[in-house]
Amino acid sequence: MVRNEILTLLAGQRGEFVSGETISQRLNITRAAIWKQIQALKEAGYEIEAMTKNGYRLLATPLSLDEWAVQNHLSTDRLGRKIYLYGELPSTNEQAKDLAKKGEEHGTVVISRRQTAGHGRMQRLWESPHGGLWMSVILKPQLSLADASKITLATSVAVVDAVREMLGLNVGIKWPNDIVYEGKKLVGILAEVVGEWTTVQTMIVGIGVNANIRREDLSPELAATSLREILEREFDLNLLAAQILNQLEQEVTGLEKGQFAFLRERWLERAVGIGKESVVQQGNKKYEGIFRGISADGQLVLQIGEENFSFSAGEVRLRARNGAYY
Ligand code: BT5
Repeated sequence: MVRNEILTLLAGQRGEFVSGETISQRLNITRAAIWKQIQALKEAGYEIEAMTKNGYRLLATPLSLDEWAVQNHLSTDRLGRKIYLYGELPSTNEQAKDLAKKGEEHGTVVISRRQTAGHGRMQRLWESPHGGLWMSVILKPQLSLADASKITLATSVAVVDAVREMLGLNVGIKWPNDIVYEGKKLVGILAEVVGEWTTVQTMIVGIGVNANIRREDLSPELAATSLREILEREFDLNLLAAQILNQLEQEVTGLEKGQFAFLRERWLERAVGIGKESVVQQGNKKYEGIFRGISADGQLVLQIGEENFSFSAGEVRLRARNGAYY
């Protein structure tokens, strides 16, 4: 894409001017075509200075989502090397599933600025207004189905590390698939297998981050917060998306190498509620005990009396004994 090539050329000069002539020669396009592209880039939020004598220079990239700007921050081999960015979609997970069925490769990413039918587990609605990061990654990992279920744990660690490193916020993991801040949900993760694992070995990891959205843009009854509410400012969504993908690729590679014990250790360090009185709800049944973390095969462990019981993620809810979250 010419637009992205212009950006790469300008970014390569790190804030210095690049002449119209250089761009024109390198990309084999007319000066008028360059000018048109620059106008479009400015509309997309890029700050570009244009001077008749010196040419163009890139001063700032946008905070809002842009495919080139995400890729500019990537250090991955495969994840995010191909990105589909949409203004609006029903659900990025559904779109990623369709693309995966049509043969899209490992690492392809789908992002939408807004979702009209975002969903969580068991088709629960996921509110996805403009300003959030609604992203799905197609993964074809070299894992058994049993190990594939650990992708949610790997994604949780990846997201926590990205948010902590980039924004310095002490977010934690709420089993099985939430990232929370001071007891409020900030991120939801949804990993889904596409087709039969034995034949296609494909999964979709959906990550929904309440990023640059105002709290008022979510329903008041949710125990939710957003990064914008916490930070009291907007920040670079492209950098956040890239950091998550950078971390996620490392985590997936670790799992493929069989390093689950190491992942489990880091998951436990980042989890909230361990050692606390908790309630596990399985259908109509409620179990009260102490949350002891996850077992060597990734199941939730609840200590009831002197005994430990394990539960798998699909079927249960975990709550603090006296409230929704820890
Ligand atoms: C989740 O489900 O937490 C997984 C959400 C995954 C969303 C991403 S966005 C990109 C991709 N595309 C999709 O269509 N999905 C993924 P679960 O644990 O089932 O929690 C769902 C519950 O969270 C709802 O029933 C609400 O109570 C609550 N909720 C809905 N929207 C929320 C939001 N924006 N922030 C916090 N809580 C929310």
